[in-house]
Amino acid sequence: MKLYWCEKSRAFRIAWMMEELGLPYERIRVDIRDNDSEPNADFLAASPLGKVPALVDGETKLWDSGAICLHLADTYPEAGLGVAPGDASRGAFLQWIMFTNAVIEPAMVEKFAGLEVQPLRYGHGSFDQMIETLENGISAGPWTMGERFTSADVLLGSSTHFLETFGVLPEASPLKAYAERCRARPAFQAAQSFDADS
Ligand SMILES: N[C@@H](CCC(=O)N[C@@H](CS)C(=O)NCC(=O)O)C(=O)O
Repeated sequence: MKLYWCEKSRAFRIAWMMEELGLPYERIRVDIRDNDSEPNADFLAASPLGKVPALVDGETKLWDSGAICLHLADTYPEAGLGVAPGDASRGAFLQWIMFTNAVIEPAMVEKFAGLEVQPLRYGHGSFDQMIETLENGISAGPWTMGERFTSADVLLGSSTHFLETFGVLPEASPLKAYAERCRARPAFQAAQSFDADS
């Protein structure tokens, strides 16, 4: 597998996911901050918008961290990072896989751009509703799907870590302990160390 990646970007999510998966992969750095560099044709074939992360897995090419996490969890079930179709909790798993890009990301735009709070108009509801829903989602814990860590935690854990880093998590939020559990995972730390080394 080839992972198109750049340090200090959303590609961290898939670097962490690959480390959790434990399968061999090649990490190819794309400097998204260098506007003068030649576009890499193989990268653009996997990621038409030119965004990282993107993954090439045999004949499969895809971008978007949510889609990549679902692809990897489904394609490599032996890693135990997914919930199989037919399992009663597959619905909850899919909903949480989508939550980062469908709800958390637009809610962060609302927060950081200071947009008017309009829960009925916005698909994500509001920033506060997003936080409350996420807190309820991890309340049984320790992970989103209960006792078992899954690729949904890679997405939600990365976002929670980011929200905390940017100082927008409420002080008493249980999400702080969740972020701490995520950061304690060796795979998170491995992805963080090559992020820092770049
Ligand atoms: N929804 C995408 C977002 C990816 C994304 O926004 N990547 C940014 C870096 S954090 C990027 O590659 N930006 C470079 C560009 O747009 O040229 C995902 O989750 O994978």
